[in-house]
Amino acid sequence: MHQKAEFIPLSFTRHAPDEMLALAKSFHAELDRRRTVRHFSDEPVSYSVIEEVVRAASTAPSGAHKQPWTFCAVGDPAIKRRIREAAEAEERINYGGRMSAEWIADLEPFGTDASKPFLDVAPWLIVVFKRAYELDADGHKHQNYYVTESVGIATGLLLAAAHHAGLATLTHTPSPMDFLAKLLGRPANERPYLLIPMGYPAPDCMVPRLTRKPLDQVLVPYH
Ligand code: IYR
Repeated sequence: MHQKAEFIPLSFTRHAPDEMLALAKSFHAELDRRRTVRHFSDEPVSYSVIEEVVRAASTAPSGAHKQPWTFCAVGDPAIKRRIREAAEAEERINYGGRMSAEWIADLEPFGTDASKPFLDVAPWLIVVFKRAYELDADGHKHQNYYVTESVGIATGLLLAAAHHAGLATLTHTPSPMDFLAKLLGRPANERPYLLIPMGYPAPDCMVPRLTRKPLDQVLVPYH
């Protein structure tokens, strides 16, 4: 049996209503400037910044506070190169017919193809793993809960934290992704979840002109 946690007073900042609205607006404005970037500069980014954005991600809530995530920060050019080669091999199969015609058509506006130069150009590849279960020192398995939800939330915080620090990101989903666990020598309880190149955008970086759904398409008031 586990012991009950010690309970401590909540540290909470209360804002006046107008200040609350102003904060909510400015945070939206900041997040609205985040764009998925596919053209990175090879300019280095300090590992200290990576540590802080992963710290921010790792504040995410999780099922039973199991924190079922591992973030691998790959800066080694040789490993990045191997990841690129393996990802491109899979993507050639994907674009060569493994993806449906509808899927290919849906990707058309973004101009993606099987070539993934960002995988060795970006200074950091953050490979997010979800931890399906934990093993204790005696080799007994222990469950994690709501693993996909927990890791999804942590990854969202990671993207927001990187953006806040002035780093561009790409949520990349090589598919299938098992090669990442193998290449990085991850244990059997870890499953690849997302691959996030992180760094400065290339100076001439272009992004598609996109609009976000208006609020009345995503928010349904019942008041
Ligand atoms: N994994 C492929 C295809 C791809 C799929 C979706 I859905 C995207 O939003 C973008 C790409 C690739 O990385 O090219």
